[in-house]
Amino acid sequence: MSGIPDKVAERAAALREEIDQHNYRYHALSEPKISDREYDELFRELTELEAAHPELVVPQSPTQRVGSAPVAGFAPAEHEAPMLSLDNGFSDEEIGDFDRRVRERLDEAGPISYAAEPKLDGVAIALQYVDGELVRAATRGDGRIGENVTHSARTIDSVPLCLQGSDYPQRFEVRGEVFMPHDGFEAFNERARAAGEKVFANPRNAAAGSLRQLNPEVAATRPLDIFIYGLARPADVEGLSGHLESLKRLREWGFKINPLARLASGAEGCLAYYREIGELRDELSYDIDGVVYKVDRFAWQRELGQVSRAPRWAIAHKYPAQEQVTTVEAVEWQVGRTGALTPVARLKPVLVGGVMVSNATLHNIDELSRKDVRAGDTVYVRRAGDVIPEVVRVALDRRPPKRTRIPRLPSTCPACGSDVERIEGEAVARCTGGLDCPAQRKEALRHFVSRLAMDIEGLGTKLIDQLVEAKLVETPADIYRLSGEQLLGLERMGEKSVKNLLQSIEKSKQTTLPRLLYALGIREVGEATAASLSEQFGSLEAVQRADEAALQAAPDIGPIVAGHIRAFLRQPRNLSVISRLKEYGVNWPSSEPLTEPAKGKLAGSTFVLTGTLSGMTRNEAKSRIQSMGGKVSSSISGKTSYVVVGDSPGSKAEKARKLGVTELSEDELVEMLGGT
Ligand code: 5U1
Repeated sequence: MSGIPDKVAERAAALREEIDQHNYRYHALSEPKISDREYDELFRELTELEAAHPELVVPQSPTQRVGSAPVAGFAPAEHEAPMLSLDNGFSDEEIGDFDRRVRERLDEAGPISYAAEPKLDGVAIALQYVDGELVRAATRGDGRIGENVTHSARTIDSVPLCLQGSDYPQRFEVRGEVFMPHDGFEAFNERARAAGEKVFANPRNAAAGSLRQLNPEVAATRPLDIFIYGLARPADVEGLSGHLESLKRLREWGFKINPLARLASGAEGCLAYYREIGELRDELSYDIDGVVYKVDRFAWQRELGQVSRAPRWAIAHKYPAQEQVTTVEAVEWQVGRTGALTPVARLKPVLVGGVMVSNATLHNIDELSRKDVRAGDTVYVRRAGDVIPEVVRVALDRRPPKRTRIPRLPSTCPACGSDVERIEGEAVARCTGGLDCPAQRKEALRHFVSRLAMDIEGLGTKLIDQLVEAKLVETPADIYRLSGEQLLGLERMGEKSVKNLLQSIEKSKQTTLPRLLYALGIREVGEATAASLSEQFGSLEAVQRADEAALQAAPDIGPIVAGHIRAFLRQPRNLSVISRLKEYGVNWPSSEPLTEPAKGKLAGSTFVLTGTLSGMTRNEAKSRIQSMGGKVSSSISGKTSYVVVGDSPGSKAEKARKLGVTELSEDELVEMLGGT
């Protein structure tokens, strides 16, 4: 390095390496070799050397955690592999069912080896490394696109800027959870309180708020920590056969791995782990809301695959959420997007798990009667993670002695006065007002603009209320006709917010078919169904042309959902919304349909595959069946038309025999598929 004596440059490099080593021993191994004071000494020496010779500073130096100036905003960060979420189980039975499904799908009789780990209640993060150096940190976002938070993630001491060893892949990504430990959280809140600044309701919010700090200098003052729980793509690392083995490797490379992660055998082993960690829970220095079980073997993870946004090979087993006691001020009826009336308890506000709760759902009329909740009652309220708070039970011994009124289902809609109908045998009662009902209209609009739908930022609940009440917006298409003047006339809408909103409305016009199908709010069409329709048909026009039988050829669409889709797409009002959306410039690219399902020779037939096929993989068999209009299901039922039996079939073959389902050999299947 020009002008710097070799000795100085060598000393700086040696210090960097030594400090990295101590960081690694401290964070990843929990085996510090020197005292904090000795560490500080080394750090000070390096800081002074770099100050005297700024040319020595490299971005990966441990002194450069606060590397950059404040950032202007969060740039979008596209994930190379989707960031999945987890299905939840709350009871031993649900975990038993999960394990049974895994074994059935794998055709395995013996106990499965699961990797079991605590589930941190923090913020999910993805860290990308190239040539052993941290190049990007991103939040989950919608699983596909997150926010670039590299500047603040770098300030977390337990996030390695440089990896240890040399056998890591040239480029790979790890996933983990950023959290704020209890002691750090309390100290931080105390400082904030003393300075009259914002305090956080709980460590999770504190972690999220800190990670989203635009100024890395501020982020660096927040006591954040991390546990890494896996590789984004295990195949990036050669020779790994299972999850726990991958964690061991990651620890060797310098990542902080939860020391409580270990193997559990079968559902029984998982449940024992759950109880053990449950007993430890109060002593842990960080919040967990459950434990996670993952099929350890990667080959099996691949075979099991994923549904929607969650893998079939993992499940979160949640601990019961905290409960609090409060009183019910009233029981009211809320009208949802599809007109469903939900009883809601208005509560005296109470802090539950760090969040102020003033409303709790009572789900439906049957639940309301079963729990017998009345105004004036003392109730236990529960929150589980992000789930809507609910009333667990009434403290009947504390019911006021004077007569209390039992809430009744109203005969007319509280929002629009239309009749309320309840179909015999169904728990749900609905307002019959359709989109003439302002409550349904508002909910439909909220859904339309939501993040996983059209993702129109800045169009929040209060603004939608105003737009509907001022009759500026009746259907989703009207959003695209809003003008600056109209918006400026609304409460709390200044020039800047109007400009931003118009920009995000404009941006949302370039969308995708799955987002549009989901945004339309067709009953029972969630994200997964929308994605499946889009993949199967490729264009909205093809979905519109499909009859109920053709719709059912798409995975996961049964007769009820197919009926809802057809009914929705026949309604002139909905057709007019779709054509106006197009007219105002909303567009979504079409893709090649997977198949012309209505014409497929196998349309209407459902296949189940069991055992190993010799001439093709299961996935190949599946796509060939689907390409001819057939459906492939993972479990045998009365609806199964054929079971294809390969080598070493599992219990599915047996079950199929009992139900009298037609058996096919691999050769017979190939013949049906038109040979070879
Ligand atoms: N410990 C742990 N938390 N957690 C969260 N593992 C883990 N794995 C996850 C998530 C969302 O997802 C993978 C199974 C994909």
